[in-house]
Amino acid sequence: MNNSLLKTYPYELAPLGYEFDALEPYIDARTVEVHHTKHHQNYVNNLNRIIEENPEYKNWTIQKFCQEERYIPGDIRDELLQNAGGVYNHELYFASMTPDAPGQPEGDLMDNMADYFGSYEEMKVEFKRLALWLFGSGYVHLAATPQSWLQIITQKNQEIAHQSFTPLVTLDVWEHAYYLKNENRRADYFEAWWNTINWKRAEKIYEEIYAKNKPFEFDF
Ligand code: MN3
Repeated sequence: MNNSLLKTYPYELAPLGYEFDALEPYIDARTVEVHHTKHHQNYVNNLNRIIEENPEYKNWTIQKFCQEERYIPGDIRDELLQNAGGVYNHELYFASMTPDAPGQPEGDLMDNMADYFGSYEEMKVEFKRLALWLFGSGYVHLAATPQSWLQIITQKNQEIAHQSFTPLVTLDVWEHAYYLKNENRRADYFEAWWNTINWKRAEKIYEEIYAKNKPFEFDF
């Protein structure tokens, strides 16, 4: 499910999977169009350009850029990682939304929210708190650890989520994600965006992680 991390050059703009206006009235068509065809596309173009100028990275995955960051020369490291993050994080964000949003999760993901947050409603409160707390630009994720623990995590700018977290739901809180419609009102954007979450996708990713960690399935 998370194979965007394993992509290599040449990078392509991942298809949206829905029309620009499909998330109306929550996320407006013009914002989705500009966000996908300009912002996301720019990260794809920049990443390809940097790799064309530095062809020794042609076979590197986005995962490898993160894991072997220290081996990348300082003069291109930041630009390379920021653009790789821009490609990967936008794929997560756009895939986290759907016109057929089920409203709330089901199954193990829903059941386990009680253990980590108290309830689904309390998870939302925590997600919103961090979305409003995050200063400047970045992302907020509902993420699972390899042990299937659930946590809300934040990242600045275009950092990539640490390898030990698998994002299930990703929110882009850069102003370009909401300014045309919501201006500076990030809380309004958050509440609107909440209605678009693709919980079916989140459940599927979580089931894959959780299935490996079910109690009473140890090898004795
Ligand atoms: Mn963005």
